[in-house]
Amino acid sequence: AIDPVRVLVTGAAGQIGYALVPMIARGVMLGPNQPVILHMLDIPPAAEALNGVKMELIDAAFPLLKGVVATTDVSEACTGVNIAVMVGGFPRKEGMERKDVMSKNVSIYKSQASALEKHAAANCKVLVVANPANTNALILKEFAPSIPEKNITCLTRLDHNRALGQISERLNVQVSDVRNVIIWGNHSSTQYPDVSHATVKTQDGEKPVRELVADDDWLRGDFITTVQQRGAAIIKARKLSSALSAASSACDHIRDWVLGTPEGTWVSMGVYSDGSYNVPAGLIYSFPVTSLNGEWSIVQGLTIDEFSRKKLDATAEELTEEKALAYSCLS
Ligand code: NAX
Repeated sequence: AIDPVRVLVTGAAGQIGYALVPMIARGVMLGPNQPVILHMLDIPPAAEALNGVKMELIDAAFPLLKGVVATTDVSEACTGVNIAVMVGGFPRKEGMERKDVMSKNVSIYKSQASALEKHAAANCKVLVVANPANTNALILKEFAPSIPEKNITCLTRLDHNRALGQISERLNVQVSDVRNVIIWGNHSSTQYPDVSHATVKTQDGEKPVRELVADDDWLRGDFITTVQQRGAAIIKARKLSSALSAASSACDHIRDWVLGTPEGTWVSMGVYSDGSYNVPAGLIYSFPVTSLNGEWSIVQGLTIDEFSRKKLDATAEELTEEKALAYSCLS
């Protein structure tokens, strides 16, 4: 029998949590043969709702689900976890100062980092979903020094998948035939969705998206803003923010990281910058990555034209400011 993997989901009583936990329990994240034990954390006001989610998980009788821990105790939630998906956070409310929201999340991520540091399994892999995702991940990294920095990432796969979706709609091709878009930078409206190296599988082989679309104004204009603003468009339509797509992308992120990216395909992940592509080191920044044997690496050697350079720098600048703001909340 295969040992179960313990997967933590924080904010599990929320919208994304409700979409995500059944996916994990069905094997969407770790494969159809991998048993899992779910650890679900939320805060005391959500304890009753969290218990309701636990009841539903039991009622769904998932064959792969070997146990459920539902708790408001951070230490208990983090104990022995192999994978941590951090969805819980303090949301931005109307009229709130950016600094106040940052300060709330910095204190949450500082304390949850310490709990993971003390109680998680060795080599625990962490995915931060809650916004500001990149900076929350950076704070988590700072306060969990024994977790290897390569194990701390944030979610930009939703933006990546949105970019694939927009290209597939525009060209009327299957989304599974589109690959190698890139999301650079912050999971915010300064992110840069880049199709410079993206291709589509056609009957005549692999073709560059730039050649097939042949409308550079769209690629450099509406395409980019549509991907950047997609979250807001979902809120407008649903009166709630993206949940099923966010949950599905979180599964894609972990699956590709743990089980590997397909040959010739890269994905976007927010990872600790080593200075590749002249992005300042020490930021959590979204790069194109491939993964093998549970270790990601940044795709090297892609050409960056002048248009792209400016966009990479602008989103890096925003992340540098966010980092300074986050640090000012610590002192
Ligand atoms: P919800 O408000 O529905 O759920 C959040 C849950 O977190 C709530 O149940 C809340 O009680 C819980 N929570 C708050 N503080 C906590 C703490 N200290 N410890 C544990 N749990 C805590 O939000 P939802 O729509 O599920 O979104 C969750 C987060 O994902 C938000 O920060 C949101 O901005 C972010 N998103 C990030 C995306 C990404 O691509 N990186 C896309 C989707 C989403 O907008």
